[in-house]
Amino acid sequence: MAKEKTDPNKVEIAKQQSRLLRGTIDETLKNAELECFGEDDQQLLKFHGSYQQDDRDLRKLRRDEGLGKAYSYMLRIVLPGGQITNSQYIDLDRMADEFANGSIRLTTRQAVQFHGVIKGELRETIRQINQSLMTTLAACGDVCRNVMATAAPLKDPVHTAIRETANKVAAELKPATKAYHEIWVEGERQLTSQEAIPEIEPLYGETYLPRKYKVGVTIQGDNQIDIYSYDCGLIGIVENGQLIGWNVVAGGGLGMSHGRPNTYAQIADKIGFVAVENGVAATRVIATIYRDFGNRFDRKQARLKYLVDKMGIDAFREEFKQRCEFDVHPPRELPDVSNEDWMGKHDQRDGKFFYGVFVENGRIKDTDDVKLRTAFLKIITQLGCSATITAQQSILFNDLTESQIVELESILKEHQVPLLHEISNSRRYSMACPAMPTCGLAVAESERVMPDLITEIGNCLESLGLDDAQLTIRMTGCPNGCARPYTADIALVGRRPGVYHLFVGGRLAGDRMADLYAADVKIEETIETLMPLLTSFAETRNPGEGLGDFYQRILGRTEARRRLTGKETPTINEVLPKLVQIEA
Ligand code: SRM
Ligand code: SF4
Repeated sequence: MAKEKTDPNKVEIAKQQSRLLRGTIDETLKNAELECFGEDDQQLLKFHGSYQQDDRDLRKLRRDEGLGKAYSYMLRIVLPGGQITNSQYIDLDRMADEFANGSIRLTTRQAVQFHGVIKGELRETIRQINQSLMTTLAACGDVCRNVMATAAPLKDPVHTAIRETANKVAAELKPATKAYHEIWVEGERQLTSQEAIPEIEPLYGETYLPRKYKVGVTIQGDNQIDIYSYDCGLIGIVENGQLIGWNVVAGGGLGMSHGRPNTYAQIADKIGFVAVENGVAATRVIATIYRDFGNRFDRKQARLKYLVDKMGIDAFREEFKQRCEFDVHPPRELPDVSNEDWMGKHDQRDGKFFYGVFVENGRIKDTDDVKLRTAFLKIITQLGCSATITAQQSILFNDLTESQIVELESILKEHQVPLLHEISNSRRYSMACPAMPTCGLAVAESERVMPDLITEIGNCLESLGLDDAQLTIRMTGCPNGCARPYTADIALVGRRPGVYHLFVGGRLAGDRMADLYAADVKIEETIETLMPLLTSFAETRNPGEGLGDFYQRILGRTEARRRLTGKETPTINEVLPKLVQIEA
């Protein structure tokens, strides 16, 4: 068994010495001779919304030519609930060409990423993002990340309250450091390293949180944002059309590492019910428990889920209650969840409409065949609409009249963007993370191979008469879980180039963990491996039953799990260590 770490990890030390996230970022930016940031600054840069990356496709070639890595920067822009104004979208589109690789990447947390920004243009890019009243502050790093909210821009009081709550949580948990504005936003003087830091971090303190902290806000019955996958969630409870409070859930998280059985994916647990006005404070209280007791020694054990497990859920609930200056009641019963992804035309409940357009793996770019980016810019400029990014990496265009919907569809057609009825269910409910060539942690391809794989799986489903089945297929280039694979009906999780662990048994509702179905499957053997399951699903499923549900009913408690553990009903977390032993 691995020895427990007892010294603060390197990132803790970097944070503590950073003078509230300043480090030497400004000096490195000014020094054109430095190609990249040092180790500590790379960690600090994340809090400012940027990752230092290099083009992994070029690594070998450059090494052979005696060159160093081709560095560039990923920038992540925070958009609570995925809400984006008309002019912000137009600015992002312009910046994608001017500073990034010509694409806008919608993320699984309703944010936007640019890839390929060069060091010399990092400051100007961030300055312009701020000029458009957006920020990259706290998009990454050990703080509260982009706060998610159910995307439907419905104008009824409950949905309006959900969006407002997401904005308030984002504001409440924003770091207070002035370093961001000093460094990136024009006109502010930078502190010299001798000057005292003028501000304090009242919530986070100088070492911030042990790791990232993710929050989502939704309404009972609507789990479009996969709320159980996060550190903390507010589920709005509605009675007689009124929002009356929140079920608070905590301790979810999907990241894990291959070969480290003490890391695992887990869905969040119910903590309690609080009144409407106390929801934002509840997310802060949980952040303080995490700040005070989270693991600061081993970053692989630092997420809130491990703290919840270490304390035990009852003790965690008790600690939460004690810290709350308001009443905490037992959680309310929740209705079944729907799987609405809001694609196509929908009534906005204020006389207008919104229209969801599927974006494959969140990548808005023009290709030879499909001019998606041009189409979106035309929709935004011609129709003057705002937009919302969904948790499935897609986009909703809002505030449209009936005639504008007709115009929107004709713009899509004009640019060869497939309409909803032309997209298979398997594609529509699929997601893949970026992986190669930008992600430094990828061990296998994801976004670049997913479209072809989906075509193959779609053809297979069609041949089995399963094209009507709504099933989520998700892929990631490593076990970190960025496309939330472990709650999908089918997921491929990268093991090494071309090889994936195959998971089955989650569902669109996002409230159940999938099981490891087959280990180390070559990508070209995916369909063959799934075929027995898909065939029996086609032959014996109940009307309307999803693949994950079917698997759990028929196979989940028997073959696959028992084969690996000898137990009748082991969880994924019991299966994984076993697998590691088998591999060893
Ligand atoms: Fe993620 C790290 C991309 C959502 C769990 N994630 C990364 C990095 C930054 C790689 C790195 O650390 O060097 C990836 C950048 C790749 C690139 O080139 O852009 C990356 N994560 C993404 C995005 C862009 C995937 C996408 O397809 O959209 C998502 C950005 C969300 C956002 O806007 O904030 C993204 N990441 C997620 C999610 C899903 C979610 O939050 O809804 C998860 C699982 C939920 C969770 O956090 O448990 C997730 N990402 C991770 C982890 C594992 C954390 C852990 O607990 O161990 C890492 C690795 C890490 O932090 O060390 C990671
Ligand atoms: Fe990178 Fe892994 Fe996240 Fe994919 S899942 S983006 S490969 S960290």
